[in-house]
Amino acid sequence: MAYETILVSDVEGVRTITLNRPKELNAADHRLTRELRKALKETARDKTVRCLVLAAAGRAFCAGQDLKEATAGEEPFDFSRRLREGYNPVILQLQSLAVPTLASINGVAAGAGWSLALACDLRIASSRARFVSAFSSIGLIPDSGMTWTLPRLVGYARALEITWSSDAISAETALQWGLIHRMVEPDALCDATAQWALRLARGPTRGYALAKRALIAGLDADLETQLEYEAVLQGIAGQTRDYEKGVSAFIHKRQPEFTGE
Ligand code: LHQ
Repeated sequence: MAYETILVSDVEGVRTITLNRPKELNAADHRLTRELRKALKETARDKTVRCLVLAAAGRAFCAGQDLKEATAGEEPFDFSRRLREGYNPVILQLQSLAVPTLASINGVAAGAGWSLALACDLRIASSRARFVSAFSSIGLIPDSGMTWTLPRLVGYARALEITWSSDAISAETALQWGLIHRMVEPDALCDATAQWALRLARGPTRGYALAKRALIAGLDADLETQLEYEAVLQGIAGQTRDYEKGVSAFIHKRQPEFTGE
């Protein structure tokens, strides 16, 4: 499938979707969110994919909604519709993908562009990256999941300050605050992303997905409910081929070769 605003490539079970409107700092127009939805749908169906990387071309990760598009039409821009039909499905697709998702953040991530990175499971960033909520600079509220992800990552107080101030947060601060998992030198980002993604792709990816479900459920559950949910999910994990392989490799003192089954 040929796309105009994204690139899609596969290497050893790692699918990379690259946002590709570098002149516009990968700002998301209708076409980009439409293409992302399609590419994510294909990714979810493709059993050969064991890890998804979301990357970006040029000097930026994503500057959020394309504001030129948002202000170009004669009719008032329908914000709610744009979110319901464009961004929200993408965020839900990312969140529900059954394989690990890794955002590789090369430069500035602003507005819904930052929300996209936050919707991934893991984030690795160049030391040159910066994070700008941007919404409040133009009188908007955070969207595309940011009001859900941000307080869960940094707590309510910090989330509120970030969204009201719109000040840029450096990669170093983002690392300290737990907004990104790893920071590397700009030249090392591609290799470090590929290495991490390959490692994830070779892991027990069904178990990873079950563990993620448990952790997310645990954010809103009482202990008793959560213990029971763990018991249910462990029942499923314990019947996977990866468990068989993992435990057999342990007994025989060799490295397991997981297949995600
Ligand atoms: C852009 C953009 C952009 C178009 C840079 N659009 N061209 C969702 C759905 C529904 C409705 C509304 O909102 C949302 C969610 C949102 O995402 S709202 C937030 C939208 N994003 C922003 O407000 C960020 C706007 N951009 C910026 O603040 C800066 O450009 C950042 C901080 C991202 C980068 O700053 P610089 O590195 O100094 O770059 P720059 O400002 O010089 O931009 C370079 C070019 O990119 C420039 O074009 P030009 O033709 O002059 O070279 C910008 O116009 C263009 N660009 N962001 N969102």
